[in-house]
Amino acid sequence: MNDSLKPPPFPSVVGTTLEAHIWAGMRGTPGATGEFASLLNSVTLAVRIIHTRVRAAGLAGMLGYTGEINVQGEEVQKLDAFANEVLCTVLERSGHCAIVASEELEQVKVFGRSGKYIVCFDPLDGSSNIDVNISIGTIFCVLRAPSGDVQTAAGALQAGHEIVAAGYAVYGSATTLFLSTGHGVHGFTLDPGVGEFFLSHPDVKCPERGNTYSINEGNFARWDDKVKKWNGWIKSESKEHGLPYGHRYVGSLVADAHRTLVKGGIFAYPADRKSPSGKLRLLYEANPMAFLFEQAGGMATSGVDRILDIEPRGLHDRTPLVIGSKLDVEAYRDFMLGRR
Ligand code: AHM
Repeated sequence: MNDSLKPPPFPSVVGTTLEAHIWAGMRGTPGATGEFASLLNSVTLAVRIIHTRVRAAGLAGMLGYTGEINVQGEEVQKLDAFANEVLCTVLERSGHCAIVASEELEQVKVFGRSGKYIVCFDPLDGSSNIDVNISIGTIFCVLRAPSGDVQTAAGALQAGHEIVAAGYAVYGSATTLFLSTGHGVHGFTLDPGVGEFFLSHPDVKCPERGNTYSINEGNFARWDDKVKKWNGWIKSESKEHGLPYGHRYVGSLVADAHRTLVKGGIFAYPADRKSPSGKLRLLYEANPMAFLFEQAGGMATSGVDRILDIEPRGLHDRTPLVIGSKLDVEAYRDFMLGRR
């Protein structure tokens, strides 16, 4: 057979939509009611709506600021506010979501007690890159709502090991959505003409070791000595240890994490003198990414401890975050423990 007529290497992949993948997961789960699948499909609908607005933002007058300051003390971009509104509205209408927690909301929104799930999200990650056409994204995770008549903010304060699904969308050269429901990580690419996500990256595995490191080196003077020592090591010359690693840093967590998940290596946002607890938020940035990296065979720590075991105290808690290939994250931990 002529090579160009041969089927692609994953014949089952062709034509598998994200929606079909989600429903297939439900059919494989004994006792499933379809509510979880329906909730996930609502998240993907919100992502498709956000995608259309991100793509046309420059034309639709959606760039720039709203003039408001969010709970993090940052100026709110119009697209941030739009993405937040879309997710809240779509999730409320799904009927399956009891509570949402968002980077853009000081308090949780409680939708009612019929919903069985809680969704935590950063509606538009990488705000500083919006106006300069660099990849941005949406990060989310799903938790079970505690049973009982009254849902409160405390319901969202669950450690990451309670997560039942997590994912992120990258609005980049293509729009992709990587999702895990606890059975590995699968990546989907949006066909904008059709308006559907199709399976493009089945069963993603983070390589055991990579060759790039990703960190904002502009913070060097604010790091403690252990981080500085690791940083010196990873860019030192040593053929034997495969060093130096190349440096890559976009400044959007979704983009830096996505590259690290697919190609391997390490992404680190450590605590520093300006951000003594780290910069990234536990509930809707670090936890979803940690869940995905572990599901793909990678690792996620705060430098030493497992991210998914951190007990949150507040909705907007921050944490140092180190994610990536297992051997690379372990090497970082060795430096933090003074073993190197
Ligand atoms: P944001 O939620 O305001 O967009 O901030 C989070 C972003 C992450 O996407 C990214 O990893 C980090 O902040 C970059 O921070 P810095 O500019 O300090 O390197």
